[in-house]
Amino acid sequence: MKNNLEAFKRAQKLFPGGVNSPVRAFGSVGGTPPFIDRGEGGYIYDIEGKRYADFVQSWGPLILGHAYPSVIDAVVKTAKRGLSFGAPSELESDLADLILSIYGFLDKVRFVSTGTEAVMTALRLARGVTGRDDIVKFRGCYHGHSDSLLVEAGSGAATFGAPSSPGVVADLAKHTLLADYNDLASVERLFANHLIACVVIEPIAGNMGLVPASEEFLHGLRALCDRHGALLIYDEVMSGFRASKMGACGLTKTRPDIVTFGKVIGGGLPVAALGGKAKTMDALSPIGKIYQAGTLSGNPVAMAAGIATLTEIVETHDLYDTLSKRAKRLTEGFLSAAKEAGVPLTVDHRGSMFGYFFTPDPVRNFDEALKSDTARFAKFHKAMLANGVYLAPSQFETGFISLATSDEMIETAIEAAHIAMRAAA
Ligand code: KE4
Repeated sequence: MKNNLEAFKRAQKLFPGGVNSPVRAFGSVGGTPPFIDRGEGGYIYDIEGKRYADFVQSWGPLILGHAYPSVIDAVVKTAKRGLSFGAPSELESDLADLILSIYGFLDKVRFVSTGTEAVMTALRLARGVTGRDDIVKFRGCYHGHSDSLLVEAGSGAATFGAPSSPGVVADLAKHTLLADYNDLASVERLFANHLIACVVIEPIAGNMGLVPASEEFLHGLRALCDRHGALLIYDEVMSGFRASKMGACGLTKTRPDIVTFGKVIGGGLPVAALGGKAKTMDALSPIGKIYQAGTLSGNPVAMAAGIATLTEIVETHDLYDTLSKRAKRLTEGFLSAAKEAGVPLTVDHRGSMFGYFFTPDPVRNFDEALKSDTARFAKFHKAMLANGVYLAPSQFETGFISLATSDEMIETAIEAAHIAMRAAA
């Protein structure tokens, strides 16, 4: 199959929308999604042989770039010893040690296979230890597709206009209380009228576009949770090891009770986790009664990919300074291209994560993100793709810089942006 369109038509007969995750369908930007044949360093190549500078990196995991030699070597070597045992392996302990050596305030982790499972488990843990049903999430934050969290969610749910999904039982959804990002008063009002098990937040939101929480806001959430005996959950599935070595936690003085991880800790293979103090985590089965399980949790081959990735991160001096400088350069380049074309744009970055909104004003919450001109976004995205730059196909996502995203690639992407912004004007 050497043609994206033919491949897409075939896939549409096999999968709903031709994809196995909705945002991949390019629904909000139009056109045929490239079918990817391989990745190498900072680039991906589609089945038609076209090369793209990859700023999606599988939605975050590939911070080292594609097919990074030490990661591939570790995967191949481990796979040759067997793919899965459903039994303890030292590789799990080795990856846990690496995570806990960086997130030093955590005592224990539990591995699962997806970010959805990690956050779903974190909610169950919070509800179990507090004996309370109600949770607080923020409009525009996305925490995977478990029922309690598909309420006013971001990412693909927002992209396709279904932030609150049909099929989520009303009796469950009513326990998901909604607040506004960076608006502490909206959280205080909920605590005043409800017994709350936990507050779950992306401390740097990446699923309404890139929207960081203010330090004052995070500090206020911590104080509210302490005052009312609720747990604070930082969902760092995306920002973990991306915003800094210690993710968003490395950029704030506040500390949550539970952190969820994913993406980077698997280096491209299915690994996610939740971590916390021992007294909280030991409430999970088999020590505690709060049940959670998974056939492929801690899978040795996936562990090996995560170990190789985090080892490289630990050993690469000034990694995040380098990635942050490149993210800054790229977003400044987008901004100058927008100004030249007379297109309103606001940009931001945190570590290796970057975002841009087609709106003139700063974006601090979901309502402000929704003011973005998604039609302009679609024109920009299409023109960038035509110029060999692969960006997330939704205004409500975040872009990523990897170790393999060279300065030259950044400059080429900026040149493409000068063309693409004119198309969006
Ligand atoms: P997964 O179940 O997709 O592994 O993780 C869910 C999740 C949880 N928390 C945060 C903060 C996340 O960003 C995600 C997943 N991110 C999306 C991209 N915004 C994954 C891409 C997709 O849905 O295809």
